Amino acid sequence: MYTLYYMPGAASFVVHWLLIETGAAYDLKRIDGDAREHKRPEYLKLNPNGVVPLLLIDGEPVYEAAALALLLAERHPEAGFAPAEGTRARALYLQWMLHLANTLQPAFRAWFYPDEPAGEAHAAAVKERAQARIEAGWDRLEAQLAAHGPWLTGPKLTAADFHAGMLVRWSRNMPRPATQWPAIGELVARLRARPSFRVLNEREGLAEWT
Ligand SMILES: N[C@@H](CCC(=O)N[C@@H](CS)C(=O)NCC(=O)O)C(=O)O
Repeated sequence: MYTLYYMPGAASFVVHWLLIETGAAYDLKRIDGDAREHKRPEYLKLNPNGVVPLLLIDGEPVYEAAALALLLAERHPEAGFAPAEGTRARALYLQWMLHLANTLQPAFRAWFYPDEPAGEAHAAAVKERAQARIEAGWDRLEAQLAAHGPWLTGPKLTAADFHAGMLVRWSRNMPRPATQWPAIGELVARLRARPSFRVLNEREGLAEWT
């Protein structure tokens, strides 16, 4: 049994999406960000980083969105979201999951929390650099999809595509949303057409793509 601690549209989004896609049974606990519930001692005991997502698996805490996406794909092989070990698709899958988590997602952290690296006085410069890093990330993704698509690791949809879809969604109000890159736009259109996407938005109380 799973329990997902989430904030609507946050890094928990991909985990929630995969829970729906795999058909797993889960409970939801909404974290009130304004009330800073994720900084309270009882939450920090479970995720000392004080962020979402947090997933309880049979009562045991696990955190980090990309790790949880990989774990859910592994725990629910029938969904087919993790390429077989030893294949080229597996290598690309791990490469892109880690790239999304280690390179692109931290640039979003800088975009959304620009005072963190060097204080409020430098926030504008941090945002400008973050935007450049994010757009360079879309160039890389676009090149991969154009050459080897339609999904990030080739012909089959994997957990990496859902993670990418979450990050693309985060760019929707940026000066250049990722959907302006043609192959990324097509990837996301396919993801958004999945029934799970509507369910996900409903359960998180989100209007689609706003
Ligand atoms: N590396 C973490 C980052 C998670 C993260 O930054 N979560 C954000 C929401 S997208 C959060 O909880 N922010 C609240 C805060 O930092 O106070 C992960 O991927 O799980």
